[in-house]
Amino acid sequence: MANPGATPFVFCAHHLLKTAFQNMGYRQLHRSSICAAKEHYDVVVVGGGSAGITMSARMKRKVGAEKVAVIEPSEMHYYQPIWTLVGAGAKRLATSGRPTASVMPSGVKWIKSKVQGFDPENNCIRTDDDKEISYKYLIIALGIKLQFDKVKGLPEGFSYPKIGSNYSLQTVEKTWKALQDFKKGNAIFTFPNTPVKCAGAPQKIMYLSEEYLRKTGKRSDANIIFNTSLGVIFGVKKYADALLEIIKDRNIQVNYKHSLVEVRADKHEAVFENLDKPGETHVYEYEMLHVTPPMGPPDALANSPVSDAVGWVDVNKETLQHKKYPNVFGIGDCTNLPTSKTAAAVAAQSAVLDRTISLVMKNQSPNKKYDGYTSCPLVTGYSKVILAEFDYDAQPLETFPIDQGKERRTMYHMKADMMPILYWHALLKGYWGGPAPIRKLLHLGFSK
Ligand code: FAD
Ligand code: UQ1
Repeated sequence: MANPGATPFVFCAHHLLKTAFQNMGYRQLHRSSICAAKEHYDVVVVGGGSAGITMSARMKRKVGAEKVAVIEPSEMHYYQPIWTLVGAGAKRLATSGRPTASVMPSGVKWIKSKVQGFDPENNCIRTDDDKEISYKYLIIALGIKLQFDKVKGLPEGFSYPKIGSNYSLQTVEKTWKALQDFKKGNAIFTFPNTPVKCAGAPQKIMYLSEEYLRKTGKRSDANIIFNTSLGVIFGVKKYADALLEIIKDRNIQVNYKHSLVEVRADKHEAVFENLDKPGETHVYEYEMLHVTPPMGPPDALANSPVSDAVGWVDVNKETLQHKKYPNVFGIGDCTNLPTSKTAAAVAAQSAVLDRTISLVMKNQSPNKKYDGYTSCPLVTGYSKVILAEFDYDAQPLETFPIDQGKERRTMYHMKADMMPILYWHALLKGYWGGPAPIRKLLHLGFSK
C-alpha cells in the first residue's frame, strides 16, 4: 500500500548519464543499471502470490536461484480459490495457507518488503523500507487490491453478524457463520461495479448457500437475491445460458445494474444504487449479506511509469512484455490483459511469459502468443461444477471432450480436491502452464 508519509520518490539523479541511457535503444537499457542500488539481481519479481512464485520458480531454472529475487511482504501465501468452499463450510481455512518461506524456491532471495515505486528508465525499484534494488529483468505480479472502503459502512460493518466476504482472509469465515445462523429473510449476494478476480466467485457462494438452506430446511423462509452491477449473469453465452436455467429452477432473484453503495450493518440494511438511474437507491434488509468488494490496481502502481491510465501494468496482450519497457513484464491480476483475472489464467500466462523472457534474454523477438485462456469452475452446489474455460473473445476453450456447460460431480472433485494439489505442487513449482497440451491431446489436434 502507498505510504503517504514517505519522502517523495526520488531516485539517484545522475541526470546526464540517465538521459544518455534513455536515448539509447532498449537492448542497452536492460543491460546497464544506473541507479545507486546496493542490491542487484538478474530477475526481480515483485509480488509473491500465485503469479510471482510461479515465475520465480521458472526464472530460477533459467538463470540460477542466486540471480532471482522476490519482493513480497506477507509471511503467508494463500490458495484463494478454496475460499469459495471455506465460506460455505466445505473446507477449513487453515488448509488454504502455507508459509511464504515454504513456497519460495530454494536459493531464491526473498526480500520481505513492499515495493513502493518503479523507475524503469534506470532499471530500479524502491521498497517501503527505502531500499533500491536494480535488475536486468523485472516481472510485476502484484495482484489486485480489495477496496471494501469504497462501500460506505465497510470494512467496519464486518464487526457485526450476518455479513461476510469470501474475498478476504479476515472475512471468509464470517460467510459460513452468517449462513449457519440464517433464520428467515433475504440472503443477498453482491457483485461490484469494478473489475474483480474470479468473476464467478460472487455467485458460486450463492448456489452453495441456496443448497445449504434447502438441506437444512430453511429454504422456504429465504429469498435468495443476486444484486449485480453487471448487465449479464456471466460474460460467456454458453455458461450464462446454463446459469440462467439454474437460477430459474432454484427460484433465485437477479437484479442487474445494482451496485452496493452502503452497508448499515447495525440495522442489517444494504443500500444499492441503480446504475441505469444514477442517484436512485434501494434499501434491502438482509438476514445474510455476502459482499464482493470493489477492486482496483495495487497502490504501488498508481501513477507509475509502468501503468496504464487506470493503474494496471501496461503489457502486450500476446507476449506479456511491457509496451514501453522491453525488460519489464507483467502477469496476473495486476495487468491490463483483457481477460478474466484467475489463477488458471496465471498458469497459461506463465508458460507464455517464460518463453517471452527466454527470447528477450537472447535479444530475439517474442513469438509465443497468449490467447487469453482463463477458467472459472462455477461451483453450483456442494457436489456440482460447470467448468467454464474461455479465451479473449469470450469463446469456450474447453479442455475435456464433454459438454462442460453441464453441472458435473467430476468437475467438483477436480475443483475441490485436485486443483489445490496442482496449485501447490505444479503451478507454484513452475511446471504447470495451463491445460492447453491436455486439450490438444484430448481433442486429437482438432482444437486451438
Ligand atoms: P495474488 O495471488 O493475489 O498475489 C499478489 C501478491 O502481491 C500478494 O502476495 C501480495 O502480498 C503481493 N503484493 C501486493 N502489494 C505488494 C507490494 N507493494 N509489494 C510487494 N508485494 C505486494 N482463480 C481460479 O483460477 N479459479 C478459481 O476458482 C478462483 N476462485 C477464487 C475465489 C476467490 C474467493 C478469490 C479471492 C480468488 C479466486 N481466484 C480463482 C483468483 C485467483 O486467486 C487469483 O486470480 C490469483 O491468485 C492471481 O494471482 P496474482 O499473483 O496475480 O495475485
Ligand atoms: C487451472 O489451471 C488453475 O490453476 C492452477 C485453476 O486455479 C485453481 C483452476 O481453477 C483451473 C480450472 C485450472 C485449469 C485446469 C484444468 C485441468 C482444466
